[in-house]
Amino acid sequence: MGILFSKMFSSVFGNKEARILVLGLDNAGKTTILYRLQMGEVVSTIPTIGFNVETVQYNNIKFQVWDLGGQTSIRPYWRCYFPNTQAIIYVVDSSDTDRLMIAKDEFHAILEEEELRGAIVLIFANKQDLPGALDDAAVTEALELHRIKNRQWAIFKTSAIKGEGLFEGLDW
Ligand code: G3D
Ligand code: MG
Repeated sequence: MGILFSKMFSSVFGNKEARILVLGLDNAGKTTILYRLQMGEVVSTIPTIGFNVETVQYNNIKFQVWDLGGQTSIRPYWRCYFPNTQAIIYVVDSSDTDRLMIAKDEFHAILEEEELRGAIVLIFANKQDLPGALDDAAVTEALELHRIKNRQWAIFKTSAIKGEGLFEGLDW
């Protein structure tokens, strides 16, 4: 990652420990994004309680990634990762129109978490390189982003495979 970027992050977050959660359904492209950003070594936890969390520590910021959806029994454990979360990056497979409803429901459920109240939200409408991918306006509609109240949010079109749109989004 560039020096400019690193300066930007430290100016935004100072020296405080901060967290950015990268969330979305499985296959959305989250892990690919994490590697694309090249912020450091991606460490995977062994899923003792049923879900795997990938972490990249970048200066004082922890980027943490896991898949939403699926088993409801493990969800209470997600809360361990909520404190000090400054931002949520929500990744959607824009070509997976069959599961956009589920992606929408999971998204709004996460935003209802009390400890994530202060987190800003960046949405990546990913896989824009695939034919049939919905654009940012269509994903905005499908995820019902107009329902977001009292928090900053933005959506960007990305292709994690091609490395497009990611830094524009983070810049925001
Ligand atoms: P996840 O971590 O959200 O579960 P992954 O998703 O990062 O593992 O990505 C799932 C699959 O989607 C991978 O394909 C990955 O290469 C692909 N992918 C991620 N981002 C993009 C994108 O922007 N465009 C396209 N075309 N594919 C993408 P495989 O085949 O390895 O399972
Ligand atoms: Mg993954």
